[in-house]
Amino acid sequence: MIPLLALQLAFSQTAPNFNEQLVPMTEIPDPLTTFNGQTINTTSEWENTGRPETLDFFEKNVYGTAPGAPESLTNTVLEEADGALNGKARRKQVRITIKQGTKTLDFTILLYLPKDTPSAPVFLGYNFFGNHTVHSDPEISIPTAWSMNDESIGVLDNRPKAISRGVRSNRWDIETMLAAGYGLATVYYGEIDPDKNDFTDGVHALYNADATGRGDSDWGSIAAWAWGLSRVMDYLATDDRVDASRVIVFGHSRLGKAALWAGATDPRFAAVISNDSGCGGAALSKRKFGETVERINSTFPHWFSKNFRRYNENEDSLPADQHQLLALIAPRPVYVASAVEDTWADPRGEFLSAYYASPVYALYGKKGITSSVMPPLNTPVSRTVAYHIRSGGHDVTPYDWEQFIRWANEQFQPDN
Ligand code: GTR
Repeated sequence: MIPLLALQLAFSQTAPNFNEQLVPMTEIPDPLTTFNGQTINTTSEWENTGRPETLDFFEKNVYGTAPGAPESLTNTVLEEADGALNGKARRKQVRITIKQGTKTLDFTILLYLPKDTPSAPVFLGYNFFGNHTVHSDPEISIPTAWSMNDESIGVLDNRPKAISRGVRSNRWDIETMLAAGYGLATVYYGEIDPDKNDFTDGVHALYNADATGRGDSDWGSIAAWAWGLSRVMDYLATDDRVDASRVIVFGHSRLGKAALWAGATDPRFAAVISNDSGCGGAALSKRKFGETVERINSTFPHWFSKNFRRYNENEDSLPADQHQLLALIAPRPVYVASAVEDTWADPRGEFLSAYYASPVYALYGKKGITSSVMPPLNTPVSRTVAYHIRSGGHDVTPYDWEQFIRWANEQFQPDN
């Protein structure tokens, strides 16, 4: 009997919790109280004290510290066409070469822009399996970088495949974006850092003196992907056809975590969208609902800094939680989107994060989520801090894009 009980106890500690009744009653840190207990009353106190120490915490203890801009970044337009997508779009494929010392890394930006807009706002987001998966357009080039395998899209040997062309088009409502006057910039995330526990490849290899050993606060892959988004921004800022003051960084799931961190670290992003980003993204870690810090660090040891492991089964001791990541984006607009069946990502924890971040937005006179009661299904709360929970599971759907586009239009109104 005793060994069985011990086994059950041990199991109950690590088994994921999906029961709201079992969520621990922990206190969520007030983003307007500094780590040494000072109250923040003004935007300048936030910008001079609260924000820097919060950013420092996330950098050293969660995602790891990334380098600044590289020594050089050059671009080569590989291809451009004015009549793409049945004449609706201007397509551009641009190779970016990053140089650091003697090492280089290349990645390719796929850009679709509304054909007749001189300077268009743009959604920027990574894709999971290659630029060619976002649309069936036969002109999109296929990356050669390492890829996760996925039998359902014909990738079995860790190399992107032509057969996957357009397989993720359901997640990228490109025609709707274009019709609304927005462009899309997308990059295959594996070109920045392959999604595996290996620090000898991708962008890490350009910087790490000893690429195999990682210091406790060194950057993990999420920080690398976020850094890559900033490099895309470096390019977008030079493209006349892009309105660089209206680049909205978007990401789904692990790439939503990266989008949030990019928005927090790089103020050039005008707005941020997190879709189903879950643990280590928008969801509050202290709730320990669905995916936990221990679970994510064990399954994906390369995503976060090693320091983050100190909070494995120890979320109570986190001096800051993920709502403070959202607060770092203030006063720029942020949209947190959840899906009701995506319990692994803790929709309620994502919502509460938006709620608890909102006092920082209020300092700037911006309206966020002011009620701790979740809105009904498919009923967006569209403010500077926005939120929706839609029907269905872990995915990006036309419903999500419809909300993001409407919200972006509202945010870019002159009186907002
Ligand atoms: C899951 C992971 C989540 C989320 C997701 C995804 O396996 O546990 O944190 O990032 O992958 O990126 O699809």
